[in-house]
Amino acid sequence: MKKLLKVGGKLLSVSALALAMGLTQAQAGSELTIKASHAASTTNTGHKALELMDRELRERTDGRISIEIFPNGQLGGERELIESIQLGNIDLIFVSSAPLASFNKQFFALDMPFLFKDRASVYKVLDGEIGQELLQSLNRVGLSGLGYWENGFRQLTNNSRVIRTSDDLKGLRMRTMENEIHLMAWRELGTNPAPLAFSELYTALQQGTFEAQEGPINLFRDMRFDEVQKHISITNHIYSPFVVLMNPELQARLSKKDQAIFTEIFQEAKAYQRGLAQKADSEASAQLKGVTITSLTAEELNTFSSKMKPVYDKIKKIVGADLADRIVKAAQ
Ligand code: EAX
Repeated sequence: MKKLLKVGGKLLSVSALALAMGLTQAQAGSELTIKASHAASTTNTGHKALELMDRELRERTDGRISIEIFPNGQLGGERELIESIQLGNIDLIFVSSAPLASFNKQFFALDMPFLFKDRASVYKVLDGEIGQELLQSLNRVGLSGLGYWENGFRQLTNNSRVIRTSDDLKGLRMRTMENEIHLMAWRELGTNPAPLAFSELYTALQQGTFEAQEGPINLFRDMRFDEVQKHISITNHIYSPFVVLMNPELQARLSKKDQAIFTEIFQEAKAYQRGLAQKADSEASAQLKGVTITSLTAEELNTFSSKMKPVYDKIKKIVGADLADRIVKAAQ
């Protein structure tokens, strides 16, 4: 039953009243508050997509269901967030696919360097058969994979020198995501790499623990890495999707009708988020101060991919030749 209150001669539902008073639905006491978290900032496009989902869920369930978001790695780094989804301590997260590969090795297939040439090829693979198979395979490890949002194509950044070829990388102390293939790739390239949780990265760069890191340019801007990094090389060496994960028990607890509403809203949020991420990435460069941005020629990029040959072989061993070959073909 919808609760109505009379305010200034108008009948308002409790949810509308709470909104008018600037309360979140959690405070106003919705029946189900979905606890969501992520490692990025509140300006991140994934955060905005969660906010959209919260607004739409409240609207379309008359305030029965809402989302409360814990950003900035408040509830742990991406590895811990995935564990919390398995344990049911958190209900909904988005994380880069890289740390997810430790939970389900098939995801290492997405860590092939230079796999995708553009976004069209990314979306074709992720939204197609292979991407859906990967999501399905998460059920075996206590995770429900809802779909793929966009973190983005990753670029190489550092505070030491302009980097054009892999020879320029020698000896750089490099932060990688928590993923053995990434670690291997940057070792093959001649850097001195170590993994670190994203929420600790700014301080580590500031203190000089690491000289270099890699990631999407809009994330770089959001995190104010321009304060601690001087050079960006446009390498597009890998694409990071944000995989959106839900606790399977919570999902099963939703009524059929609420599941349908949730799925519909998730699909809308996906289109919205990808649009925002594309825009954020194309605008970010212009908003950076005091940073050199270097485009690389095909020959210069070849110096990276050729050194990473052992990485492709390793991935093939881990995920199997069948998946490795299929994904390469599908991405073309
Ligand atoms: O939320 O760790 C990272 O570099 C990732 O880009 C992270 O997923 C951002």
